[in-house]
Amino acid sequence: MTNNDNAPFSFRLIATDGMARRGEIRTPHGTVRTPAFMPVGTQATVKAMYPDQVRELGSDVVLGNTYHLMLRPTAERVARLGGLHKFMNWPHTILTDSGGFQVMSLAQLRKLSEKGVTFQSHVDGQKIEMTPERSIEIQQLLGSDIQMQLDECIALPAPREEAERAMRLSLRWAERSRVQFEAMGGPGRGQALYGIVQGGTDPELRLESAGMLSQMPFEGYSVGGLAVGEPQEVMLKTLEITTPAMPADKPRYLMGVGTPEDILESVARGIDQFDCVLPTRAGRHGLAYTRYGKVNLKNARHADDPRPLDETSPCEASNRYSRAYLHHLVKAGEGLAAMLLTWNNLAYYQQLMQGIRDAIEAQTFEEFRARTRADWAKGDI
Ligand code: PRF
Repeated sequence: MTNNDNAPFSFRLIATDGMARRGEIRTPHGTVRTPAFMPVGTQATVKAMYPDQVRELGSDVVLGNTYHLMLRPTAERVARLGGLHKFMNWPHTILTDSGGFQVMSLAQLRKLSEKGVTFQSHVDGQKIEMTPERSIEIQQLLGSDIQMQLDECIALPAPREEAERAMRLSLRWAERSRVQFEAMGGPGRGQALYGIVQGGTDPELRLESAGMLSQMPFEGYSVGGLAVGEPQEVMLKTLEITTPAMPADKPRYLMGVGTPEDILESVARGIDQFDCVLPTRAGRHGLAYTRYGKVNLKNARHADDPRPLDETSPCEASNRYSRAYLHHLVKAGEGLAAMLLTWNNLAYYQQLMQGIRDAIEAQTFEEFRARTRADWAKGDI
């Protein structure tokens, strides 16, 4: 285990293949191999998984949420108990989202102003104010290694004026976040703060946002505001325009994405980091991801099927339990269904990431991409 307190945050590129990048992020809590998939641990837990299991599947970093943890158990309590790594028994790297996106999707009675956003807690109805400064303060209390600026993410499709307003507000919040992060000594502790590119699907707005953020001294750069209602091809087109305008020597993180196909295609467009609830949430809803695509275990066609999900997978959840048994567990609403399917799904996602990383290093990413897509197209048999 690496736990090198105060080692500076760093990123280095190991290989590139086309636009695809193989790299390594170092934080005080370890090394993150990129392209990386970061399982979502919203409430200080990757749901239905033990931390050691998450790690063994090949996760170098998990994501935590400012919004949820500030409401319960509160950032101050986590800090008193020694920080989020200790609290959740995850001694490896932690990235936290700033809360802006979650306020927009979960909170009630939101009011947005230049200063920040006020909302009513979905836990106890309390009125809360979130500003760029407060978001950094919370992420510092949690002790997060990789922190995000507060931003405004709008739903798509949206009028250009709306995308422009939110993009410019996010730029001003980026500056305030950076000032607070430095005032709180983040860089000195080896922590990172990422700026978030916004701008909807408008190429000019995306270029302006990426250009302005690139002039600010962030340790990494996120692409926000995508996978929020637009078709996949629109997301990929937007990425094609955006990533070349982001610093090549800093990590690039596509927030909240996505399906295995979204990830493969976004790596091909220069993205290094991903997070998504899909493998964990789908697992709790009876859906398995495999080499041959999605398997819906609620479907009665699995009731008599003695085959495992994927006998070639090294993961026990994928190779040791019959589809008939998994179908039964899902139908009976058993907790083990969520555990096994989440395990299978995270194993598949991390195998995909390892395949991507190996292929970029071997300069065979295009072959890997074609082969992986062909397997998905075969469908589950
Ligand atoms: N901003 C933040 N978090 C996010 C997003 C965003 O735009 C998205 C959009 N896909 C997911 N998570 N701060």
